[in-house]
Amino acid sequence: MSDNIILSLAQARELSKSILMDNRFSEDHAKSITDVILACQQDDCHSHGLFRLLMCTQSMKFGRINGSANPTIVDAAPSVVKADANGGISLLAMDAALPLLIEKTKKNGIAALAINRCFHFSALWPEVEKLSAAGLAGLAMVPSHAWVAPAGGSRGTLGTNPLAFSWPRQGQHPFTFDFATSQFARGEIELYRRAGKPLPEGVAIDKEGQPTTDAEAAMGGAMLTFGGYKGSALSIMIELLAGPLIDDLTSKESMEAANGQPEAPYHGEIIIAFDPNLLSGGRAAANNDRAERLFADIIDQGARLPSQRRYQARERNLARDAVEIPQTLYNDLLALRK
Ligand code: NDP
Ligand code: PYC
Repeated sequence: MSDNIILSLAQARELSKSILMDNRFSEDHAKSITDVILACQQDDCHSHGLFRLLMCTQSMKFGRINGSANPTIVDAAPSVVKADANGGISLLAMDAALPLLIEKTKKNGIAALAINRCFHFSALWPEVEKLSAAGLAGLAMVPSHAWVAPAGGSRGTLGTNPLAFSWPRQGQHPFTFDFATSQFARGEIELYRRAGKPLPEGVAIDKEGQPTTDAEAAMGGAMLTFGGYKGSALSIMIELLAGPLIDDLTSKESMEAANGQPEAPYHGEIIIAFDPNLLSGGRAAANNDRAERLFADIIDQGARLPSQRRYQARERNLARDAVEIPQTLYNDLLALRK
């Protein structure tokens, strides 16, 4: 693939950290952001890997993101942690609040973390996989910007609103899924636009409400939910749980607050964690075997579990100590160095 460039993992990490710090992110923020961007790039999740440095640095230009905000963590109730990102990117708040969320879940069986007042650009699977690494199951949800039409509608009201879930497994990668509730993530459409490729049918409508496969027209029109009214309902649930429920903005309110600037969305996030041991009455081991039988029955049919592609990409990229990005993206990233 001659129009791609190969970077070692150390080079990719250094590139990300230095771009962020050259663009007024503190070292702590640069580290939290880089950890997630690198995890995505290493797993070939291209829409939320190094590509997302463009969104982080572009957003910084409009003066609303605080690149050195220190999150405030509040022990709000026996099963509730509140984290105020204070106008920074969400990831440092997540890192700072995670130990308390895990402690409360292991004590009470279930606990929730509400992150408020954060700019958000990232994939959610690295967050729920931190919970499964601690032996917990976890769900994460976040709104974005009102780019997505509800089923039956014709204009953007909902966000691309991802839903992520992870379930811990003994001696194996966790069972994890993480997807936008729109047919495509916004980042994926941006990658189609950059590559000059047509979208598949059924992903978006143009600003006249007509189906389009043109990525540029899709970005100016509205994206569609996955699974018609079912994805639409899930997306509305995410608006509610990660918006009004936690005293934060919906995707439409986030977009209005950006006032036409191409900024990362600004809103809240909810993460809910479950302790398999407490919730099963101390029978986690027996129930774990039952979960494994469920996975085996799926795999035996030739179906694959979500995240399998990602885990295979990770293995491949770790073994060769390399990640690969388009030369055009690399050139755009180098231009961000100061
Ligand atoms: P994808 O459609 O690429 O993948 C969705 C999930 O389905 C993945 O877990 C994937 O696993 C799994 N999957 C794909 N194909 C199959 C299959 N044939 N059988 C079983 N499982 C399968 O994700 P999206 O494009 O919707 O989202 C990409 C990322 O964008 C997510 O990480 C999300 O968090 C992020 N995002 C972030 C937003 C934000 O506001 N912060 C907004 C929207 C999206 P695998 O990876 O192994 O293929
Ligand atoms: O890809 O839809 C997306 C997205 C929105 C915010 C960050 N990523």
